[in-house]
Amino acid sequence: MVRTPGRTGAAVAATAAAATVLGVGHLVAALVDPNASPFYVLGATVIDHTPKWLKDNAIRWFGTNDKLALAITMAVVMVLAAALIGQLARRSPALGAGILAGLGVAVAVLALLRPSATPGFAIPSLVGAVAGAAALWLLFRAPADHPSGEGPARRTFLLAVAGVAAGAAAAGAAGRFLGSRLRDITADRAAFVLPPVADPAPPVLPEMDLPVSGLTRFVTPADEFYRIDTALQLPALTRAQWRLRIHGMVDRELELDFEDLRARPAVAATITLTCVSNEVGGDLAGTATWTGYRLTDLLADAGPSSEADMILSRSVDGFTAGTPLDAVLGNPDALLAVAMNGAALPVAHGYPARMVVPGLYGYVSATKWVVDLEVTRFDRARAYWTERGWAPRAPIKTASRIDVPAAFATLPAGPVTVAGVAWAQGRGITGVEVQVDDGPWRPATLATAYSLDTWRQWTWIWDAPPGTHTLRVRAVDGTGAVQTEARVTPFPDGATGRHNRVVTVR
Ligand SMILES: Nc1nc2c(c(=O)[nH]1)N[C@H]1C(S)=C(S)[C@@H](COP(=O)(O)O)O[C@H]1N2
Ligand SMILES: [Mo]
Repeated sequence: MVRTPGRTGAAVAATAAAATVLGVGHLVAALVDPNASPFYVLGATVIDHTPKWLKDNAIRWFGTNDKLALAITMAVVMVLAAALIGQLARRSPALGAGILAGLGVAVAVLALLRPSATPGFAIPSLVGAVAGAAALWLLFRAPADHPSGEGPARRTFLLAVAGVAAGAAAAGAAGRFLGSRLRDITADRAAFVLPPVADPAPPVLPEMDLPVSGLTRFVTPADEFYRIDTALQLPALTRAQWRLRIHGMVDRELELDFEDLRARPAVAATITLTCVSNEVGGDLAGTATWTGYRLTDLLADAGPSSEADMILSRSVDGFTAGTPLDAVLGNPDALLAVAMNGAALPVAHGYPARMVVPGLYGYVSATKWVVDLEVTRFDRARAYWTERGWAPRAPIKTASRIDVPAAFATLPAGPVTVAGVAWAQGRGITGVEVQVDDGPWRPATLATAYSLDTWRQWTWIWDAPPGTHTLRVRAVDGTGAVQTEARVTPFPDGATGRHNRVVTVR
Protein backbone atom coordinates (compact mmCIF):
# COMPACT_ATOMS: atom_id res chain seq x y z
CA MET A 1 0.00 0.00 0.00
CA VAL A 2 1.31 3.44 -0.91
CA ARG A 3 0.08 6.27 1.27
CA THR A 4 0.15 9.88 0.22
CA PRO A 5 -0.13 12.97 2.41
CA GLY A 6 -3.54 14.62 2.65
CA ARG A 7 -4.33 17.81 0.75
CA THR A 8 -3.37 20.15 3.58
CA GLY A 9 -0.24 18.19 4.40
CA ALA A 10 0.74 18.28 0.75
CA ALA A 11 0.22 22.04 0.56
CA VAL A 12 2.32 22.62 3.67
CA ALA A 13 5.06 20.24 2.51
CA ALA A 14 5.29 21.87 -0.92
CA THR A 15 5.40 25.31 0.70
CA ALA A 16 8.34 24.16 2.81
CA ALA A 17 10.05 22.88 -0.34
CA ALA A 18 9.40 26.17 -2.18
CA ALA A 19 10.78 28.04 0.84
CA THR A 20 13.88 25.85 0.48
CA VAL A 21 14.43 27.17 -3.05
CA LEU A 22 14.32 30.73 -1.71
CA GLY A 23 16.22 30.09 1.53
CA VAL A 24 19.06 28.11 -0.01
CA GLY A 25 19.13 30.51 -2.95
CA HIS A 26 19.38 33.45 -0.57
CA LEU A 27 22.29 31.81 1.26
CA VAL A 28 24.19 31.08 -1.95
CA ALA A 29 23.47 34.62 -3.18
CA ALA A 30 25.14 36.04 -0.08
CA LEU A 31 28.36 34.51 -1.43
CA VAL A 32 27.77 35.21 -5.14
CA ASP A 33 25.92 38.55 -5.32
CA PRO A 34 23.05 39.54 -3.02
CA ASN A 35 21.07 40.85 -5.96
CA ALA A 36 21.05 37.34 -7.44
CA SER A 37 18.92 36.02 -4.57
CA PRO A 38 15.81 34.40 -6.13
CA PHE A 39 13.68 36.45 -3.75
CA TYR A 40 15.12 39.77 -4.97
CA VAL A 41 15.18 38.63 -8.58
CA LEU A 42 11.45 37.92 -8.41
CA GLY A 43 10.73 41.17 -6.59
CA ALA A 44 12.84 43.29 -8.93
CA THR A 45 11.30 41.63 -11.99
CA VAL A 46 7.82 42.33 -10.65
CA ILE A 47 8.76 45.97 -9.92
CA ASP A 48 10.15 46.46 -13.42
CA HIS A 49 7.01 45.01 -15.01
CA THR A 50 4.38 46.49 -12.75
CA PRO A 51 1.89 48.32 -14.97
CA LYS A 52 1.71 52.04 -14.48
CA TRP A 53 -1.78 52.14 -12.95
CA LEU A 54 -0.78 49.57 -10.35
CA LYS A 55 2.48 51.34 -9.53
CA ASP A 56 0.62 54.64 -9.06
CA ASN A 57 -1.92 53.02 -6.81
CA ALA A 58 0.75 51.12 -4.88
CA ILE A 59 2.47 54.43 -4.06
CA ARG A 60 -0.89 56.01 -3.22
CA TRP A 61 -2.02 53.12 -1.00
CA PHE A 62 1.21 52.15 0.66
CA GLY A 63 3.45 55.22 0.26
CA THR A 64 6.99 54.28 1.14
CA ASN A 65 5.70 50.91 2.46
CA ASP A 66 5.17 49.86 -1.16
CA LYS A 67 8.09 47.42 -0.93
CA LEU A 68 6.68 45.71 2.14
CA ALA A 69 3.33 45.39 0.37
CA LEU A 70 5.13 43.82 -2.58
CA ALA A 71 6.94 41.30 -0.35
CA ILE A 72 3.66 40.26 1.31
CA THR A 73 1.87 39.93 -2.03
CA MET A 74 4.73 37.81 -3.38
CA ALA A 75 4.67 35.56 -0.30
CA VAL A 76 0.92 34.97 -0.71
CA VAL A 77 1.31 34.14 -4.42
CA MET A 78 4.16 31.74 -3.62
CA VAL A 79 2.18 29.91 -0.95
CA LEU A 80 -0.74 29.51 -3.37
CA ALA A 81 1.54 28.24 -6.15
CA ALA A 82 3.25 25.84 -3.75
CA ALA A 83 -0.11 24.53 -2.53
CA LEU A 84 -0.97 23.72 -6.14
CA ILE A 85 2.35 21.96 -6.71
CA GLY A 86 1.67 19.99 -3.54
CA GLN A 87 -1.61 18.64 -4.99
CA LEU A 88 0.25 17.48 -8.11
CA ALA A 89 3.01 15.95 -6.02
CA ARG A 90 0.45 13.80 -4.21
CA ARG A 91 -0.11 12.00 -7.50
CA SER A 92 3.49 12.05 -8.61
CA PRO A 93 6.36 13.21 -6.38
CA ALA A 94 8.62 13.29 -9.43
CA LEU A 95 6.19 15.59 -11.26
CA GLY A 96 5.98 17.94 -8.27
CA ALA A 97 9.75 18.01 -7.88
CA GLY A 98 10.14 18.56 -11.62
CA ILE A 99 7.78 21.54 -11.62
CA LEU A 100 9.49 23.13 -8.63
CA ALA A 101 12.90 22.62 -10.26
CA GLY A 102 11.53 24.09 -13.48
CA LEU A 103 10.34 27.20 -11.62
CA GLY A 104 13.76 27.51 -10.01
CA VAL A 105 15.39 27.37 -13.45
CA ALA A 106 12.92 30.03 -14.67
CA VAL A 107 14.02 32.30 -11.81
CA ALA A 108 17.66 31.63 -12.78
CA VAL A 109 16.81 32.87 -16.28
CA LEU A 110 15.12 35.98 -14.83
CA ALA A 111 18.27 36.51 -12.74
CA LEU A 112 20.37 36.52 -15.91
CA LEU A 113 18.03 39.15 -17.37
CA ARG A 114 18.64 41.61 -14.51
CA PRO A 115 20.40 44.75 -15.78
CA SER A 116 23.34 44.22 -13.40
CA ALA A 117 23.58 40.44 -13.99
CA THR A 118 26.80 38.51 -14.38
CA PRO A 119 26.73 34.83 -15.50
CA GLY A 120 27.05 33.89 -11.81
CA PHE A 121 23.58 35.35 -11.20
CA ALA A 122 22.02 32.02 -12.23
CA ILE A 123 23.84 30.01 -9.54
CA PRO A 124 21.76 30.85 -6.43
CA SER A 125 18.44 29.99 -8.10
CA LEU A 126 19.85 26.82 -9.65
CA VAL A 127 21.31 25.58 -6.36
CA GLY A 128 18.04 26.55 -4.65
CA ALA A 129 16.06 24.69 -7.32
CA VAL A 130 18.06 21.49 -6.77
CA ALA A 131 17.69 21.74 -2.99
CA GLY A 132 13.97 22.52 -3.17
CA ALA A 133 13.20 19.76 -5.68
CA ALA A 134 15.16 17.26 -3.60
CA ALA A 135 13.30 18.31 -0.45
CA LEU A 136 9.93 17.97 -2.20
CA TRP A 137 10.74 14.57 -3.65
CA LEU A 138 11.96 13.27 -0.29
CA LEU A 139 8.93 14.60 1.56
CA PHE A 140 6.43 13.02 -0.82
CA ARG A 141 8.37 9.78 -1.12
CA ALA A 142 8.80 9.43 2.62
CA PRO A 143 5.21 8.45 3.54
CA ALA A 144 5.24 5.73 0.90
CA ASP A 145 8.32 4.22 2.48
CA HIS A 146 6.46 3.75 5.73
CA PRO A 147 3.42 1.67 4.89
CA SER A 148 3.40 0.37 8.48
CA GLY A 149 0.42 2.47 9.56
CA GLU A 150 -1.15 5.89 10.05
CA GLY A 151 0.66 6.96 13.21
CA PRO A 152 4.36 6.64 12.57
CA ALA A 153 4.18 7.48 8.86
CA ARG A 154 2.19 10.59 9.56
CA ARG A 155 4.47 11.59 12.36
CA THR A 156 7.55 10.97 10.22
CA PHE A 157 6.04 13.07 7.46
CA LEU A 158 5.21 15.96 9.77
CA LEU A 159 8.66 15.83 11.32
CA ALA A 160 10.25 15.82 7.89
CA VAL A 161 8.13 18.80 6.78
CA ALA A 162 9.05 20.69 9.94
CA GLY A 163 12.69 19.81 9.37
CA VAL A 164 12.63 21.09 5.79
CA ALA A 165 10.83 24.29 6.82
CA ALA A 166 13.34 24.90 9.61
CA GLY A 167 16.22 24.22 7.22
CA ALA A 168 14.82 26.70 4.69
CA ALA A 169 14.36 29.36 7.36
CA ALA A 170 17.87 28.73 8.73
CA ALA A 171 19.41 28.99 5.26
CA GLY A 172 17.53 32.23 4.59
CA ALA A 173 18.56 33.70 7.93
CA ALA A 174 22.17 32.61 7.41
CA GLY A 175 22.09 34.25 3.99
CA ARG A 176 20.79 37.46 5.49
CA PHE A 177 23.40 37.47 8.23
CA LEU A 178 26.28 36.56 5.92
CA GLY A 179 25.09 39.01 3.30
CA SER A 180 24.98 41.91 5.74
CA ARG A 181 28.40 40.91 7.13
CA LEU A 182 30.09 40.51 3.78
CA ARG A 183 28.62 43.69 2.35
CA ASP A 184 28.74 45.86 5.39
CA ILE A 185 29.63 49.31 4.14
CA THR A 186 28.91 51.06 7.44
CA ALA A 187 32.63 51.25 8.14
CA ASP A 188 33.37 52.53 4.65
CA ARG A 189 30.73 55.22 5.07
CA ALA A 190 31.91 56.14 8.55
CA ALA A 191 35.46 56.63 7.25
CA PHE A 192 34.28 59.12 4.62
CA VAL A 193 35.75 62.56 5.13
CA LEU A 194 33.98 65.55 3.63
CA PRO A 195 36.22 67.08 0.95
CA PRO A 196 37.30 70.69 1.49
CA VAL A 197 34.68 72.80 -0.26
CA ALA A 198 36.07 75.41 -2.62
CA ASP A 199 32.69 77.01 -3.29
CA PRO A 200 30.33 76.53 -0.33
CA ALA A 201 26.56 76.91 -0.44
CA PRO A 202 25.28 80.23 0.98
CA PRO A 203 24.21 79.88 4.61
CA VAL A 204 20.55 79.35 5.50
CA LEU A 205 19.58 82.49 7.43
CA PRO A 206 17.02 82.47 10.26
CA GLU A 207 14.57 84.52 8.15
CA MET A 208 14.57 81.68 5.58
CA ASP A 209 13.65 79.04 8.15
CA LEU A 210 10.79 80.36 10.27
CA PRO A 211 10.19 78.95 13.76
CA VAL A 212 6.56 77.95 13.18
CA SER A 213 5.61 74.68 14.83
CA GLY A 214 4.51 72.09 12.27
CA LEU A 215 6.03 74.00 9.36
CA THR A 216 8.42 72.03 7.14
CA ARG A 217 11.97 72.90 8.07
CA PHE A 218 13.97 74.58 5.32
CA VAL A 219 16.69 71.90 5.31
CA THR A 220 15.37 68.35 5.55
CA PRO A 221 17.42 66.10 7.86
CA ALA A 222 18.84 63.17 5.89
CA ASP A 223 16.94 60.60 7.95
CA GLU A 224 13.63 62.36 7.23
CA PHE A 225 14.31 62.85 3.53
CA TYR A 226 11.80 61.04 1.31
CA ARG A 227 13.16 57.94 -0.40
CA ILE A 228 12.00 56.70 -3.78
CA ASP A 229 13.74 54.02 -5.83
CA THR A 230 13.24 50.63 -7.41
CA ALA A 231 15.84 48.93 -5.18
CA LEU A 232 14.42 46.08 -3.08
CA GLN A 233 17.88 45.69 -1.68
CA LEU A 234 20.09 48.74 -1.35
CA PRO A 235 23.24 48.58 -3.48
CA ALA A 236 26.34 48.26 -1.30
CA LEU A 237 29.18 49.91 -3.10
CA THR A 238 32.36 50.93 -1.29
CA ARG A 239 34.28 53.99 -2.37
CA ALA A 240 37.13 51.73 -3.47
CA GLN A 241 34.79 49.71 -5.69
CA TRP A 242 33.10 52.75 -7.19
CA ARG A 243 33.98 53.92 -10.71
CA LEU A 244 32.28 56.46 -12.95
CA ARG A 245 32.53 55.90 -16.68
CA ILE A 246 31.78 58.84 -18.97
CA HIS A 247 31.37 57.75 -22.56
CA GLY A 248 29.16 57.86 -25.66
CA MET A 249 29.19 60.97 -27.83
CA VAL A 250 32.38 62.39 -26.32
CA ASP A 251 35.87 63.20 -27.56
CA ARG A 252 37.56 61.22 -24.79
CA GLU A 253 36.09 58.43 -22.68
CA LEU A 254 36.82 58.90 -19.02
CA GLU A 255 36.84 56.57 -16.07
CA LEU A 256 37.09 58.18 -12.66
CA ASP A 257 37.55 56.59 -9.27
CA PHE A 258 37.00 58.18 -5.89
CA GLU A 259 40.65 59.23 -5.66
CA ASP A 260 40.25 61.12 -8.93
CA LEU A 261 37.27 62.94 -7.48
CA ARG A 262 39.28 63.91 -4.43
CA ALA A 263 41.78 65.67 -6.67
CA ARG A 264 39.05 67.92 -8.05
CA PRO A 265 37.55 71.02 -6.39
CA ALA A 266 34.41 70.19 -4.44
CA VAL A 267 31.43 72.53 -4.33
CA ALA A 268 28.18 72.59 -2.38
CA ALA A 269 24.66 73.59 -3.35
CA THR A 270 21.35 73.62 -1.50
CA ILE A 271 18.69 72.15 -3.76
CA THR A 272 15.07 71.06 -3.33
CA LEU A 273 14.57 67.60 -4.85
CA THR A 274 11.07 66.57 -5.91
CA CYS A 275 9.53 63.30 -7.04
CA VAL A 276 7.21 63.29 -10.05
CA SER A 277 4.91 60.93 -8.12
CA ASN A 278 4.23 63.63 -5.53
CA GLU A 279 0.49 64.24 -5.28
CA VAL A 280 -0.91 67.72 -4.62
CA GLY A 281 -0.09 68.39 -0.96
CA GLY A 282 2.24 65.38 -0.80
CA ASP A 283 5.58 65.12 0.94
CA LEU A 284 7.81 63.61 -1.76
CA ALA A 285 10.05 66.68 -1.76
CA GLY A 286 13.00 67.64 0.38
CA THR A 287 15.82 70.15 0.57
CA ALA A 288 19.42 69.31 1.36
CA THR A 289 22.84 70.83 1.01
CA TRP A 290 24.65 68.57 -1.39
CA THR A 291 28.43 68.48 -1.61
CA GLY A 292 30.09 67.10 -4.69
CA TYR A 293 31.63 67.85 -8.04
CA ARG A 294 30.23 69.91 -10.88
CA LEU A 295 28.86 67.66 -13.59
CA THR A 296 29.60 70.36 -16.14
CA ASP A 297 33.33 70.14 -15.28
CA LEU A 298 33.36 66.34 -15.42
CA LEU A 299 31.60 66.39 -18.78
CA ALA A 300 33.86 69.14 -20.14
CA ASP A 301 36.84 66.85 -19.55
CA ALA A 302 35.19 64.22 -21.74
CA GLY A 303 34.24 66.75 -24.44
CA PRO A 304 30.56 66.13 -25.28
CA SER A 305 29.60 66.29 -28.97
CA SER A 306 27.49 69.25 -30.05
CA GLU A 307 25.05 66.71 -31.57
CA ALA A 308 24.29 65.23 -28.16
CA ASP A 309 21.32 66.40 -26.10
CA MET A 310 20.99 63.83 -23.29
CA ILE A 311 22.98 62.31 -20.48
CA LEU A 312 21.83 58.79 -19.75
CA SER A 313 22.97 58.13 -16.21
CA ARG A 314 23.00 54.57 -14.96
CA SER A 315 22.97 53.20 -11.44
CA VAL A 316 24.89 50.12 -10.35
CA ASP A 317 21.48 48.40 -10.02
CA GLY A 318 20.50 49.17 -13.61
CA PHE A 319 18.16 52.15 -13.07
CA THR A 320 18.62 54.85 -15.70
CA ALA A 321 17.65 58.52 -16.05
CA GLY A 322 17.78 60.71 -19.14
CA THR A 323 18.77 64.29 -18.35
CA PRO A 324 18.82 67.11 -20.91
CA LEU A 325 22.50 67.90 -21.52
CA ASP A 326 21.88 71.65 -21.47
CA ALA A 327 20.24 71.42 -18.03
CA VAL A 328 23.59 70.18 -16.78
CA LEU A 329 26.13 72.07 -18.90
CA GLY A 330 24.58 75.44 -18.13
CA ASN A 331 24.17 74.84 -14.44
CA PRO A 332 27.07 74.98 -11.96
CA ASP A 333 24.81 73.47 -9.28
CA ALA A 334 24.22 70.23 -11.21
CA LEU A 335 26.32 67.89 -9.13
CA LEU A 336 27.78 64.48 -8.79
CA ALA A 337 27.03 64.57 -5.07
CA VAL A 338 28.97 62.60 -2.46
CA ALA A 339 27.53 64.19 0.67
CA MET A 340 24.18 65.33 2.02
CA ASN A 341 23.92 67.97 4.75
CA GLY A 342 27.62 67.68 5.53
CA ALA A 343 27.86 63.89 5.91
CA ALA A 344 28.46 61.04 3.47
CA LEU A 345 25.32 60.21 1.48
CA PRO A 346 23.17 57.72 3.38
CA VAL A 347 23.18 54.38 1.56
CA ALA A 348 19.46 54.83 0.79
CA HIS A 349 20.24 58.16 -0.85
CA GLY A 350 22.98 56.92 -3.15
CA TYR A 351 26.23 56.28 -1.31
CA PRO A 352 28.91 56.73 -2.49
CA ALA A 353 27.78 59.04 -5.33
CA ARG A 354 24.59 60.27 -6.96
CA MET A 355 23.37 62.96 -9.32
CA VAL A 356 21.48 66.09 -8.27
CA VAL A 357 20.25 68.48 -10.96
CA PRO A 358 18.21 71.54 -9.96
CA GLY A 359 14.79 71.97 -11.55
CA LEU A 360 14.14 68.44 -12.80
CA TYR A 361 12.08 65.67 -11.22
CA GLY A 362 14.21 62.91 -9.68
CA TYR A 363 13.39 60.23 -12.25
CA VAL A 364 15.06 62.24 -15.03
CA SER A 365 18.00 63.53 -13.07
CA ALA A 366 18.81 62.22 -9.61
CA THR A 367 20.36 58.79 -10.24
CA LYS A 368 21.61 57.27 -6.99
CA TRP A 369 24.59 54.84 -6.86
CA VAL A 370 25.52 56.29 -10.24
CA VAL A 371 28.36 54.52 -12.08
CA ASP A 372 27.91 55.44 -15.73
CA LEU A 373 27.18 58.58 -17.75
CA GLU A 374 26.50 58.07 -21.42
CA VAL A 375 26.35 61.20 -23.55
CA THR A 376 23.66 60.48 -26.12
CA ARG A 377 20.48 61.79 -27.71
CA PHE A 378 16.80 61.69 -26.72
CA ASP A 379 16.00 60.11 -30.10
CA ARG A 380 18.47 57.27 -29.44
CA ALA A 381 18.08 56.32 -25.80
CA ARG A 382 15.22 55.79 -23.39
CA ALA A 383 15.54 55.75 -19.63
CA TYR A 384 13.85 53.50 -17.05
CA TRP A 385 10.61 55.45 -16.52
CA THR A 386 10.43 56.76 -20.07
CA GLU A 387 10.23 53.16 -21.24
CA ARG A 388 7.23 52.89 -18.95
CA GLY A 389 5.39 55.83 -20.48
CA TRP A 390 6.54 58.75 -18.33
CA ALA A 391 7.63 61.95 -20.05
CA PRO A 392 11.21 61.99 -21.36
CA ARG A 393 11.67 65.57 -20.17
CA ALA A 394 10.27 66.57 -16.82
CA PRO A 395 10.89 70.02 -15.36
CA ILE A 396 9.39 70.45 -11.90
CA LYS A 397 5.97 72.13 -11.82
CA THR A 398 5.00 74.93 -9.44
CA ALA A 399 3.55 73.57 -6.21
CA SER A 400 2.46 74.84 -2.81
CA ARG A 401 1.45 73.05 0.33
CA ILE A 402 -0.30 73.87 3.59
CA ASP A 403 1.62 72.30 6.51
CA VAL A 404 -0.29 73.94 9.39
CA PRO A 405 -2.98 73.71 10.58
CA ALA A 406 -3.17 69.94 10.24
CA ALA A 407 -5.90 68.35 8.13
CA PHE A 408 -9.26 68.28 9.93
CA ALA A 409 -7.79 70.16 12.89
CA THR A 410 -10.15 71.69 15.42
CA LEU A 411 -9.06 75.23 16.30
CA PRO A 412 -10.18 77.96 18.68
CA ALA A 413 -11.68 81.00 16.94
CA GLY A 414 -9.36 83.97 16.59
CA PRO A 415 -5.91 84.38 15.06
CA VAL A 416 -4.58 81.15 13.53
CA THR A 417 -1.19 80.73 11.86
CA VAL A 418 -1.48 79.11 8.45
CA ALA A 419 1.90 78.11 7.01
CA GLY A 420 3.57 75.93 4.45
CA VAL A 421 6.09 75.73 1.64
CA ALA A 422 5.99 76.42 -2.08
CA TRP A 423 8.43 75.52 -4.83
CA ALA A 424 9.05 76.26 -8.49
CA GLN A 425 12.67 75.23 -9.01
CA GLY A 426 14.46 77.31 -11.62
CA ARG A 427 11.82 80.03 -11.55
CA GLY A 428 11.54 80.71 -7.83
CA ILE A 429 8.50 81.68 -5.77
CA THR A 430 7.50 85.35 -5.76
CA GLY A 431 4.08 85.06 -4.15
CA VAL A 432 1.79 82.77 -2.21
CA GLU A 433 -1.91 83.39 -1.67
CA VAL A 434 -4.43 81.80 0.63
CA GLN A 435 -8.17 81.53 0.16
CA VAL A 436 -10.74 80.71 2.83
CA ASP A 437 -13.85 79.00 1.45
CA ASP A 438 -14.95 81.09 -1.56
CA GLY A 439 -13.44 84.31 -0.25
CA PRO A 440 -10.83 86.49 -1.94
CA TRP A 441 -7.23 85.35 -2.36
CA ARG A 442 -5.06 86.98 0.32
CA PRO A 443 -1.30 87.40 0.05
CA ALA A 444 0.75 85.32 2.51
CA THR A 445 4.01 86.57 4.00
CA LEU A 446 7.00 84.91 2.36
CA ALA A 447 10.12 83.86 4.19
CA THR A 448 13.29 85.29 2.65
CA ALA A 449 14.11 83.38 -0.55
CA TYR A 450 17.22 81.22 -0.44
CA SER A 451 17.51 80.67 -4.20
CA LEU A 452 15.37 79.93 -7.24
CA ASP A 453 16.11 76.23 -6.83
CA THR A 454 14.80 75.77 -3.30
CA TRP A 455 11.39 75.86 -1.73
CA ARG A 456 10.21 78.93 0.13
CA GLN A 457 8.25 79.01 3.37
CA TRP A 458 5.18 81.19 3.79
CA THR A 459 2.85 82.15 6.65
CA TRP A 460 -0.49 83.85 6.85
CA ILE A 461 -2.40 84.93 9.94
CA TRP A 462 -6.07 84.07 9.69
CA ASP A 463 -8.69 85.57 11.95
CA ALA A 464 -10.70 82.36 12.07
CA PRO A 465 -14.48 82.57 12.56
CA PRO A 466 -16.40 79.56 13.97
CA GLY A 467 -17.52 76.92 11.49
CA THR A 468 -16.03 74.39 9.10
CA HIS A 469 -13.73 76.02 6.57
CA THR A 470 -11.63 75.07 3.57
CA LEU A 471 -8.21 76.69 3.27
CA ARG A 472 -6.68 76.76 -0.20
CA VAL A 473 -3.21 77.81 -1.34
CA ARG A 474 -1.67 78.86 -4.65
CA ALA A 475 1.78 80.11 -5.57
CA VAL A 476 3.09 82.59 -8.11
CA ASP A 477 6.40 81.73 -9.72
CA GLY A 478 9.24 84.00 -10.81
CA THR A 479 7.78 84.39 -14.30
CA GLY A 480 4.56 85.76 -12.80
CA ALA A 481 2.59 82.61 -13.62
CA VAL A 482 -0.08 81.67 -11.08
CA GLN A 483 -0.10 78.01 -10.06
CA THR A 484 -2.84 76.33 -12.05
CA GLU A 485 -5.99 75.01 -10.44
CA ALA A 486 -6.33 72.27 -13.08
CA ARG A 487 -6.05 68.92 -11.34
CA VAL A 488 -3.87 66.43 -13.18
CA THR A 489 -2.37 63.16 -11.95
CA PRO A 490 1.39 62.66 -11.49
CA PHE A 491 1.47 60.56 -14.69
CA PRO A 492 3.06 61.34 -17.09
CA ASP A 493 4.96 64.49 -16.06
CA GLY A 494 3.87 65.63 -12.59
CA ALA A 495 0.67 66.56 -10.75
CA THR A 496 -0.94 70.00 -10.73
CA GLY A 497 -3.81 71.45 -8.75
CA ARG A 498 -4.19 73.43 -5.56
CA HIS A 499 -3.77 71.99 -2.11
CA ASN A 500 -6.55 72.52 0.42
CA ARG A 501 -7.21 71.71 4.05
CA VAL A 502 -10.52 71.48 5.85
CA VAL A 503 -10.53 72.68 9.46
CA THR A 504 -13.15 73.23 12.12
CA VAL A 505 -13.15 76.39 14.21
CA ARG A 506 -15.07 76.48 17.51
N1 LIG B 1 19.39 54.14 -8.71
C1 LIG B 1 18.23 54.82 -8.62
N2 LIG B 1 18.24 56.16 -8.54
C2 LIG B 1 17.10 56.85 -8.45
C3 LIG B 1 15.85 56.19 -8.47
C4 LIG B 1 15.85 54.78 -8.57
O1 LIG B 1 14.81 54.11 -8.61
N3 LIG B 1 17.06 54.13 -8.64
N4 LIG B 1 14.69 56.93 -8.37
C5 LIG B 1 14.73 58.34 -8.72
C6 LIG B 1 13.57 59.06 -8.26
S1 LIG B 1 12.09 58.66 -9.01
C7 LIG B 1 13.63 60.07 -7.33
S2 LIG B 1 12.30 61.05 -7.01
C8 LIG B 1 14.89 60.33 -6.60
C9 LIG B 1 14.66 60.29 -5.11
O2 LIG B 1 15.85 60.46 -4.41
P1 LIG B 1 15.87 60.20 -2.85
O3 LIG B 1 15.41 58.79 -2.62
O4 LIG B 1 17.27 60.43 -2.39
O5 LIG B 1 14.92 61.19 -2.24
O6 LIG B 1 15.88 59.37 -6.90
C10 LIG B 1 15.99 59.05 -8.26
N5 LIG B 1 17.15 58.21 -8.38
MO1 LIG C 1 10.60 60.13 -8.34
